[in-house]
Amino acid sequence: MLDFKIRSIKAIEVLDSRGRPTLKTVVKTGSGEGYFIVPAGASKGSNEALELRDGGKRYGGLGVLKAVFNVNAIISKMIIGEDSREQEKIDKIMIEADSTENKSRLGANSILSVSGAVARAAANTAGLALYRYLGGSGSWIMPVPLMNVINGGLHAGNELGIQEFMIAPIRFDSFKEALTAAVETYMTLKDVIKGIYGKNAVNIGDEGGFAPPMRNTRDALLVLSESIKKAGYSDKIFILLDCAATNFYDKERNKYLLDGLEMEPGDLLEYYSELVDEYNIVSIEDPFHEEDFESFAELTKRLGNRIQIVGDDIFVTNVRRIEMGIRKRAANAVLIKPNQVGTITETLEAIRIATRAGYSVVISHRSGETEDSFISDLSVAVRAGQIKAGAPCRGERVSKYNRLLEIEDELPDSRYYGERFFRQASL
Ligand code: 2PG
Ligand code: MG
Repeated sequence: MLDFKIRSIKAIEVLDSRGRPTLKTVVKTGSGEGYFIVPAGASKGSNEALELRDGGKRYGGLGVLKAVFNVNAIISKMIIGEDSREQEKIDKIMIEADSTENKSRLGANSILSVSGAVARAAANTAGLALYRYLGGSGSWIMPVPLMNVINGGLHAGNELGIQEFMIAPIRFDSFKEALTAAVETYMTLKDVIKGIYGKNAVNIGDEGGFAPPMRNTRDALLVLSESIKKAGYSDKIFILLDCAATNFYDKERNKYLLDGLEMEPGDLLEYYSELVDEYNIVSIEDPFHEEDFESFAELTKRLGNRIQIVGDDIFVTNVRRIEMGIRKRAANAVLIKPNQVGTITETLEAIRIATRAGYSVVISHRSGETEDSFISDLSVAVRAGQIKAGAPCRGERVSKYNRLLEIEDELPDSRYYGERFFRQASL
């Protein structure tokens, strides 16, 4: 007899890809076990659930021993004895015990580590891969990887205002083929950057992309377009941006400071529109600051039938904010990060709400990651069609892609989402 009952919960402090402390929690049932390691953002939305840090001197204040204590001494007492398949019930117990709007009492990092580990433990106990346990039966879709190959903004020590320049290998028949072409493009990009900026320019940023000493958005777009062309994939690989615009927004003056320009929201919209005309851009994330639903809506009205407009910091995987965005027609896609909200149940709910409204769904990593590839399984389980997990470089990034290769290998009948997910885009 399989025993799904939770017998133990144990958290320890480990490190993420930036060398900062985070939590790894292991949940054991009578017949199996599962773990979860919590990632961490750098360019965080101010409405994200709270990441509990210790403060003080140790690890520069970034320790998570309080969060570890909350799991081991508080949460475990409430959850041990529950059936690990009761994800919603377990998440609700933690949400109610925390009882704050942003999970600031127990910490979203504590809560998520348990929530994710419970899902894995239940899957493991059932003898199912996580994607199958979360995703049930039916046909399977492999996601298009959105790979951040030039890093700027808060993720790199260069002058680029825009945080992420990504490539998406769209016109391919399988994840495996798409990944190969994207990696070839990444290799070509390295040569192109080295040729123009010298060998010091191919150091990498937080998400494994290059962080060359570029200043302007067009410098990056030009180099990227050239590399895609040189690699031979001009009609197959497309460009995406994550502007993370809150980080170059001057609130006092309601101006965006980008590329040496001071722009009103309307000017910035025109600027994006020019870039979309000039380059093969199929998606823009966070084009305006996190409270500017109006400018988001303007851009969606203007370009939403051609490109994907993704909300990240503006929605923070929060059902209420996504619903507001849907009402205001602020975007046509949502970025999903489990640690922005703090439980698997709320993450799945956010995906459901967005999907029902016809939004595309992008499952995403954080800039501070670990070897945990939970989001790879999640992307397949919910048939998201897109996963954003960084460049094909650095262990914590490739762990996501390697897991997807494994999953595709297990699912010979799965289809690659390819260009179908860019249904708004005129490719
Ligand atoms: C983003 C993410 C991930 P961070 O803005 O989309 O790329 O960055 O984790 O720093 O918020
Ligand atoms: Mg973002």
